Amino acid sequence: MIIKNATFITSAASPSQFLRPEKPVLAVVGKSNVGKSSFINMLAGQKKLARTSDTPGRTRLINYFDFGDFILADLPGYGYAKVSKEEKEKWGRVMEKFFSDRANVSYVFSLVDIRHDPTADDVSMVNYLHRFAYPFTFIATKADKVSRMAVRERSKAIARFFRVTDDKVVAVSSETRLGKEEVLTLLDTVLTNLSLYGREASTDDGEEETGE
Ligand SMILES: Nc1nc2c(ncn2[C@@H]2O[C@H](COP(=O)(O)OP(=O)(O)O)[C@@H](O)[C@H]2O)c(=O)[nH]1
Ligand SMILES: [Mg+2]
Repeated sequence: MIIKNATFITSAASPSQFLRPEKPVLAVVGKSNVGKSSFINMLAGQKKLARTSDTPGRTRLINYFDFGDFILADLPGYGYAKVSKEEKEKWGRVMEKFFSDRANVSYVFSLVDIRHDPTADDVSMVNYLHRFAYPFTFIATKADKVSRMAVRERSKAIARFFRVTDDKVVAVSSETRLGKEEVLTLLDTVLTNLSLYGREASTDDGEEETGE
């Protein structure tokens, strides 16, 4: 897959603003500061398509980006301690609505920091994706922060943690672009599977249908 000219489409603050386009929507989820926006920029080959931040917990919107054959949705990060209880509850309600309807999203990239064991919030998110039977791949971010040996070891540890096969975890670095080609290849497979099996495929075996 070659990506050229990815563009920002719009932001959604509430369910009435969710896009329901003809193209498949692939969502990028993960805790605040894990590297969601940087991951999107890496795929786009642009530095500032999605706004990145050193201050976690800033993005409270779903930001949509047009990647040609598909749309990427940059979701608000979870697990930021300083967010008020009310805001967390609102976030939960918006996410529930987003994921409860396949017209909103077809595939999920679940981002976790390669350096750390997944958090309770990561586990909740993944359980949630299982509940709705979304096909997804784990993206282990910030791979430049550990040694090359550790990239392999940590990726395997994350796969073990979530009880998925090793190929379901792709290590990336938005600094060195490690993993970019692997994700682009995966995108080809994902899009082929989505068009073969349909975006509203039955939810009982959705996970097996893509990513292989
Ligand atoms: N070293 C390194 N830093 C990264 C990487 N990805 C993101 N960051 C940094 O982590 C911080 C949060 O990144 P951002 O993409 O805004 O995270 P988001 O909150 O999940 O969207 C920023 O300071 C980024 O520069 C990476 O692959 N390597
Ligand atoms: Mg972000």
